[in-house]
Amino acid sequence: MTTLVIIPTYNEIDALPPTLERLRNAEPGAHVLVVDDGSPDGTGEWADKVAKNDAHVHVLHRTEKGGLGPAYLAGFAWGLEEGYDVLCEMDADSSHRPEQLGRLLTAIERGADLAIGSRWVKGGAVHHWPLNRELLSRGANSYVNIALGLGVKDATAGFRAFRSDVLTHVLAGEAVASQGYCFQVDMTRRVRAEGFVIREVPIDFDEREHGESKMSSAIIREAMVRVTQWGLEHRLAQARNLAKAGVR
Ligand SMILES: Nc1nc2c(ncn2[C@@H]2O[C@H](COP(=O)(O)OP(=O)(O)OP(=O)(O)O)[C@@H](O)[C@H]2O)c(=O)[nH]1
Ligand SMILES: [Mg+2]
Repeated sequence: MTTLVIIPTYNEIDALPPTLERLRNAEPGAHVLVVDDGSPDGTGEWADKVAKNDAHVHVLHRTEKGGLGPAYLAGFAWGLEEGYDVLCEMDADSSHRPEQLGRLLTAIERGADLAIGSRWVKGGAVHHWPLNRELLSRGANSYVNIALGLGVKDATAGFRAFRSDVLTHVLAGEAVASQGYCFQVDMTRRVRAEGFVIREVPIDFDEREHGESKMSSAIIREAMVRVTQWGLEHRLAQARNLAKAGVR
């Protein structure tokens, strides 16, 4: 199984080095793609230097900060073109422990199409997170479940592994427009809608130690609007199906 771990970065000059080192030690066989959106702090140039000396590390440069979704889509396109079997998502700030990536890869080996590193299943945890962040994440996931009924406890999680063929299939549909963190919910609902197998595995989520969060009110607003819209579409489709069944 060839694996690519995609790490989107924007101004992560202090956070990326320890994350990358831990990842290379934990999963020496995996390749890494840093997708940098022209970070003014030089994250992209730093990654270039590492890539020069390490054939497992690659860098994709985008010119300006375009959001998490477009960065991942560019990374997926690169990884699919290169022919990796599994494409993973991971944050640069070590909030996702590189040492736990193996849990996701094991879930894929055991038949999952999408493995999600989950904070909110039994055995999962968050460490040193302020109460407001925990409430935001728990609240967002409750809302997603009420609106979309995905049956996934951590649909906003950004620590994931996808089987490449599943990703190809899902991305062939309607274009993914989500920019911020609702990108994760969007991908989850698409995988679910196609009937693929989603497994959540417990992980420990650590508060970032270096750099700054990119979470913003615009990102939260986008998520609220989109999830509500998808929810209405979902319920409408359910009602139509019920009506059809009634007619028969
Ligand atoms: N390329 C790119 N990466 C981004 C962008 N926005 C966020 N990221 C990266 O996406 C990952 C997650 O962003 P974070 O700021 O850590 O968001 P978060 O984990 O929800 O927030 P914190 O827990 O507060 O850190 C990090 O690796 C960021 O550098 C963007 O616009 N472009
Ligand atoms: Mg983070």
